[in-house]
Parts: sequence; C-alpha cells; structure tokens
Amino acid sequence: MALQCGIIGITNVGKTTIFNCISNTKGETNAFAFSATKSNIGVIQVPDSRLYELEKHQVTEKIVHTTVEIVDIPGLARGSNKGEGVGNKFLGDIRNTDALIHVLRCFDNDALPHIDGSVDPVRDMETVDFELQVKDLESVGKKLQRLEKLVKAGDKDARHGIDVLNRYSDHIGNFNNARTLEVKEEDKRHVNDLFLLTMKPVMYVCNVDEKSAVTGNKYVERVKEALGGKDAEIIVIAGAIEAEIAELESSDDRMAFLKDAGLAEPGVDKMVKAAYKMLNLQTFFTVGPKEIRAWTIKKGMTAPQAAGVIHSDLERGFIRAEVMRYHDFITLGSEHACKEAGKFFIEGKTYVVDDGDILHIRFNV
Ligand SMILES: Nc1nc2c(ncn2[C@@H]2O[C@H](COP(=O)(O)OP(=O)(O)OP(=O)(O)O)[C@@H](O)[C@H]2O)c(=O)[nH]1
Ligand SMILES: [Mg+2]
Repeated sequence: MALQCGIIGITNVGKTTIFNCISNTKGETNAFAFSATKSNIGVIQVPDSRLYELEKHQVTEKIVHTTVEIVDIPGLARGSNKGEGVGNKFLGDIRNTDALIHVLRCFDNDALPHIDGSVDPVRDMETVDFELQVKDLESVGKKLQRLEKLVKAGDKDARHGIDVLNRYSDHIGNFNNARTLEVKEEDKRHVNDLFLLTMKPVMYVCNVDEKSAVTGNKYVERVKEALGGKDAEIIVIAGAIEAEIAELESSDDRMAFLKDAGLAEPGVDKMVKAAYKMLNLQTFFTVGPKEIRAWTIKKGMTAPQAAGVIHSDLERGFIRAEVMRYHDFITLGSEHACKEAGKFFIEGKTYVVDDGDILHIRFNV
C-alpha cells in the first residue's frame, strides 16, 4: 500500500529543494529552468511526537516512524500539455499519485529569473492548473466518445454517464478543477476510473524568503486571497532555511536553528503531517521492548486489515486484537494499569481501528 504524494509546480520554484529536506534519497537542484529530466522518488518519515511519549512508558530498543512515498516531478510550464518545457511525460507521473503538493514561488531573487518574467504565484498556480485541466478535458472527451457508442447500443447507464461527464467537461472547460464540482457521491463512479489530475486532493506550499518564514509575505497574501473560500490547505515554508536545517546532524542543533528562525517545528514537518491527513491516513501503534512503531492505515480499516499492514500472516490468521487507546495508555502509564481501569479492550474482526490505537494482534497460522 505505497501511497504516493507528488510535488508539482512550475520550474525553479524549489520543489527539489523541499523534496531533499524530507526524502531519504536526494535529487539535483539547479538554477536552470527545466534542468530536471526525471522524477525523483523517495520515502519520507511521518513525524509523530506520540512515539516519544510512548517511549516514556515503555523501555524499547528503537522507535520506527511510519512512511509515505513522495515523488518530485520536474517543473511544468505553459504549454506542457503540448510538450513544452520537459513536457508531457511528467503529466503521467502526476497521474500515478494519490495527492498533490503544489509548490509556489513566493520569494524574490534577482539571481534566479522567473520563467515567465516576474514573481507571481497566483499566475503560476493558474498556469499549472491549466495544464492539468487540458489533460483532464482530453480524458473526459475520450470517455464521452466511448459512452456515445454504448448509448447507441442501448446502454441506459451510459446515458447517465454522459450527463455526468458533460457537467465535468463544462466545469473544467471553464478553467475549474474537477475537485471543485459538486457531484453526488454515487455519480463519481463515472469519472473515478479516469484518475483526473485536477480531482486529486491538493495542498499549496508557499516557498518564501528567509525573512518571511514566520510572517509570510505579500505573495502569500495573494495566494490566500486567490484560494479564499476553497478551503485549501496552505503552508508557508522558507525552502532555503529548511534545506540548511535538514543538513544539521544533531537534533539539538536543529532546535537551536529553528528557534533562531522563530519556528516551532520545521515547515516541512508541518507539510508532511498535512499531506498525511490529505491522503486520509491514520496511524496505529505497536508498543514493545524491541520497538515502538507507527503504522499507516486508511481511515475505516478493520483490525484484520490493519494487522495485514504489519504482515499478511497476521491478517490471514487473525484471532483478535487487544486494544488500548493512546490517551489511556499515556494517562494511566502501563498496560497493567489500563487493564485495572477497564481500558484494555478485546476486539474482533469487525472492529474499525481508530487513530492512535495501540494494537496487539493475536493470530494463528
Ligand atoms: N532564494 C531562494 N532560492 C531558492 C529557494 N528554494 C530554491 N531556491 C533556488 O532555486 C533554484 C531552483 O530550485 P529547485 O529546488 O531545483 O527547483 P525545482 O522547482 O525543483 O525546479 P525544476 O526541477 O527545474 O522544476 C535553486 O538554485 C535553489 O537554490 C528559496 O526558498 N529561496
Ligand atoms: Mg527539481
């Protein structure tokens, strides 16, 4: 279940710089437009301070964070859908992702000219959105043609599919993203198989200059205004500072640097947490003397499915789950105390795992 988050944006806005701060692999950053010719794929750890709280009550050999995959996609430009810049093929890399992080250049730097002549994050956002919308219109158009044929053959559901797709076509054709069209949940099946690029959940990262790391700047204000009312997640990051912080080995040094910059936590950590939420993911824990570990599940997964994330044997031979809630465990301090207080639960196959559950799976294969 490798869930993937894609970093998108026009060229030279700091995508790879941000990717390098969080990924276990490194991509090449460059001041030339379209210098990147392939996507970088990496694995990121999802920061979760609860792991360290758990460690206060359970001696353990190691702490293991949960991870998500991240792809740094080379910059788009006006005309990418026709193969401009590095063009078309990266639109395919975007198709494979589950959610998008859209990076916007919100910093001035005369040494780094902007591909479109000036710093204007709202224009940039529209440029990228437009490229994705053109692709989506193509996908919708192709499916409409297929459905027309089915209608001629007497398929009633295809008739309904055409109505739904026409609404999408109008909406996207008017420079809107597919995600903002209000459609009945049951009607979405007509587009879900298209994996539309502008249907993917998105968050925006404003990459600002060092001085604006805490306060934001006029560019950020414009982005907020442009997105006003669309309840979009907007995060402000000073890419240059983040890159310096990420290079520091010791966590004390990092804390000192953060404090100097007036930040409570690295901006990229905030970004990763927000991305995790956007992917509709939750965390459960396993706690023991060998390791305290966070695991990723999708909201709504049952205990056997969650067990399967650890190992397929645990799902196949699932008998029951012993469950403690994170807050009970932290407040009461031990498994024993949870049992005494009636906060140690035995759950069966239909139990839906909650965020923060501490699980012990009983199984037999
Ligand atoms: N001043 C300033 N420069 C930055 C910042 N972030 C990135 N840069 C510089 O911008 C240039 C491009 O950064 P990259 O991270 O390679 O940009 P990219 O978006 O990955 O570019 P493509 O892969 O070509 O699309 C590099 O020279 C970076 O050093 C920032 O926050 N402030
Ligand atoms: Mg890059």
